[in-house]
Amino acid sequence: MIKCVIFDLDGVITSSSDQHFQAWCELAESLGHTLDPEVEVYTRGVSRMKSLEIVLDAIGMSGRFSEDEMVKMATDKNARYKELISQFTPDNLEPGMETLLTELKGKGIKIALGSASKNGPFLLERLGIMQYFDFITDPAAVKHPKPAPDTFLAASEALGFLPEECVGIEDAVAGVRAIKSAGMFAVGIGDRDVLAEADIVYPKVSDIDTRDFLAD
Ligand code: B16
Ligand code: MG
Repeated sequence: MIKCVIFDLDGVITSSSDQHFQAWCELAESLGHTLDPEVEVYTRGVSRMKSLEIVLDAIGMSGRFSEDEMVKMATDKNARYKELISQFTPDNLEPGMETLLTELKGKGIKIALGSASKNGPFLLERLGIMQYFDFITDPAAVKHPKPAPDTFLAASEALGFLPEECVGIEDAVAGVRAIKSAGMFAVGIGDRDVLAEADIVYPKVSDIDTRDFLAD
């Protein structure tokens, strides 16, 4: 029986993946390059430093910078990203998200955040939904990032649930893989072919039907 739902953040709760990518594009421009929009999907669900490596690789500049320069670029990107999301309000919630959170709370299901983003709590506050969350995984305390299961297991363990009592909801291939390797039921949001490893895929959050994974 499902007792807990663990949400990914960027690309599920809100479309902040657009702001992440805008900030990466601006970084690439500052280095004299244009970032191919197709790179965006590879930066989803992976850490800030891993995303930087993917971006530099895509513009043919990997291996050219020192550790300190890499940290500075990642810090600058994050400052720009935070500037962009500081404008967020509850209007930036994915359609159907607050209805889903209310429904889960009403059914006594625990709710957790399983995001790779260090900006998770800030964004939940901006979106006005912090009060729904029983636990937020701290990505800095997670040993192995997605696609490893640690992000999702940290939430289930903190709340005292077995993996089979949990559902994870993700928009990224790395995230779906993390949920499945944690032994949880995986809900994918997006393209069925891309997220084929998920147990069920809905095009959008507003298409989620909890009867597909919650007992009556
Ligand atoms: P930050 P998620 C991930 O969030 C994003 O998808 C990914 O693009 C980003 O690099 C990562 O968080 C780290 O985010 O730089 O804010 O710490 O999809 O796991 O909610
Ligand atoms: Mg995501």
